[in-house]
Amino acid sequence: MRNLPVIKKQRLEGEFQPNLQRYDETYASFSWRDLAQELTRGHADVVADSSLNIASIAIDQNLSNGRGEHIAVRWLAADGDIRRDFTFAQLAEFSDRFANVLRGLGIGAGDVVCTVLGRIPELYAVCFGALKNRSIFCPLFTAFGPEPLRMRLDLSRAKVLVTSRNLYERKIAPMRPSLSHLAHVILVDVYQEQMLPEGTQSYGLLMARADPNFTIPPTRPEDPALLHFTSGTTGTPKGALHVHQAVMVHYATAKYVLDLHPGDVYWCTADPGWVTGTSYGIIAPLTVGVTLVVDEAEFDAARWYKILQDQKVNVWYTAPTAVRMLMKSGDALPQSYDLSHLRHAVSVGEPLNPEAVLWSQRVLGRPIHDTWWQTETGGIMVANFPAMDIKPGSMGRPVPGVEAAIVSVVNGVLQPLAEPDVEGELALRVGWPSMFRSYLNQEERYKKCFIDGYYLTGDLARRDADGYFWFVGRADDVIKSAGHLIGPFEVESVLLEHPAVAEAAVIGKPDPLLMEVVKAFVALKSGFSPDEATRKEIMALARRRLGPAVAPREIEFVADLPKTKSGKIMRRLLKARELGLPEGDTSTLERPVVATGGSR
Ligand code: 6R9
Repeated sequence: MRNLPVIKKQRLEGEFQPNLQRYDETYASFSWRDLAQELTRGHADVVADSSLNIASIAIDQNLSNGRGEHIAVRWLAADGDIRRDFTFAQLAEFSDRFANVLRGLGIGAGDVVCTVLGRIPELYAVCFGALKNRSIFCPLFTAFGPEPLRMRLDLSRAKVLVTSRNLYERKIAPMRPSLSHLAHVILVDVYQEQMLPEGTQSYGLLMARADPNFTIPPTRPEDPALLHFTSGTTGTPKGALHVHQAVMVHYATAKYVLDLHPGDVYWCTADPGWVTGTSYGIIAPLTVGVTLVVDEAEFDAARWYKILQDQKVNVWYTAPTAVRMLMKSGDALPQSYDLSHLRHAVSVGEPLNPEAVLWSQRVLGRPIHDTWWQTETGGIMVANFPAMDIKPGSMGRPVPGVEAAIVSVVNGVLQPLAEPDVEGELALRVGWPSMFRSYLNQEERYKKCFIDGYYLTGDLARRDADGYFWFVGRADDVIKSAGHLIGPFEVESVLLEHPAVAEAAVIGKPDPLLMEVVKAFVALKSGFSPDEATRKEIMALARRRLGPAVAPREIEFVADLPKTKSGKIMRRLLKARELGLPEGDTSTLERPVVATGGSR
């Protein structure tokens, strides 16, 4: 381990004392029950018995707290200089209307409402409208191709899909007949009845006709609220289901980790198709009543610095890939912008290189604070807090109310590894409110994640003598590319659709910018030659079916794939070879693998 300088905790003058000032004391005295009291302003019985609705906390409570006219969402359009502000009162009305739209369509509690939407204002009305109606909000990634979308719409048994005309016609319409559960498709950008593609409805028309008032029915803290798909090593994607009381974690971490204060402007750069985009790009900031900046455009370094400057962003939640792209764009660029409003910068999704922390300290004047969590945890679990020294490269310490441990599982028994600096699996003691409550319709897979009262995260880590956690790697073969989790099995299944492909194995190949890129090893059927034309064909199929965010960047032809004697493809071995690392235990290997062509 390199010895990097510790960055001493921030000493902020004036009004901005961090919400969490003494970590150890807060951690020791914290209870979720007290937090619930605070969140519901003393009505914690509502948490115990009935009615705790995410939308009521994030939207409607701001009206009763006198923040109705406060800007909740400031939306920046991708094109031109268009900016639109939405107050909490407007969001309350729009979400009431959408809840009525759903009710009018016969959609009720527990029904799944999916979106395939970019960062646009309608997303907020749909999310909170669905939650008010006690339906389950399930956002999907716009860069997915038809196959990942079909799979997720099918697995979630979504009854409603809200999307744009273009996305619908390109990706959904051709497979619509196979989506037997999907009763309603609502398009956000078609305003006239006669312009609607067959079998779709207009968001604008439905909203205009809907009653602007909706009373949230009693919602139990354990009622399902959010569904996020994530990927494992094998099998279909897993739908991690979260309940309404997850909002307790959103609120607690908005306060302690993001350190949001009244009047703050906050910007989360995550895409709404992934868990960060919902937990922290929609819900968390609104539970503390701050203004959320939403930028529709894709990454652009100059645009991003301009947003930080012009919107006077105080707190910024982004991802290591984005930070590395900013670093790549040079140190001179940020110097032409006034970033003095930025008080706190935070990241998630992949390991944050120590260099990035030091770069940010030097160039932006603030260190980036790494946080760790997963789709399954629903909210931030381990973090670097503003009032804590940062050890660059460390994920920080557990959030108050979260018990994290390094463990090993031996013969099905959990063994805590209490000694410092010992590598093991990161585990969380069951009991935080935003823990996923199931993998939808995959009970066995869910059960496998738990042992002796702990949730096993699948990440390898260690804890140092000061209680800081350090990420080591993943225990499985799942790929993280540009912060997005990709299941190798999903990619391999599509590669196998090509008539020339006999076998395929997919790994994450290290990449300096995106952390990993998807690389496929492909064995061809006899009669097909491993040439450029075949490679291009397979690549095109993968991009068409999976979308650019998931398709392999590289295909290498091999004569055969390394397999265990029981026939399982050893992705781990392919990865070790790719990295030039020792191959580890190959005693179960069936026979060696031979490369037959170059890769690109
Ligand atoms: C929120 C989110 C979860 C996986 C997680 C781990 C990796 C996330 C990290 C990190 C190192 C960090 N990960 N944060 N690795 N340092 N600060 O990203 O959820 O898409 O489910 O990914 O991402 O491997 O297990 P999700």
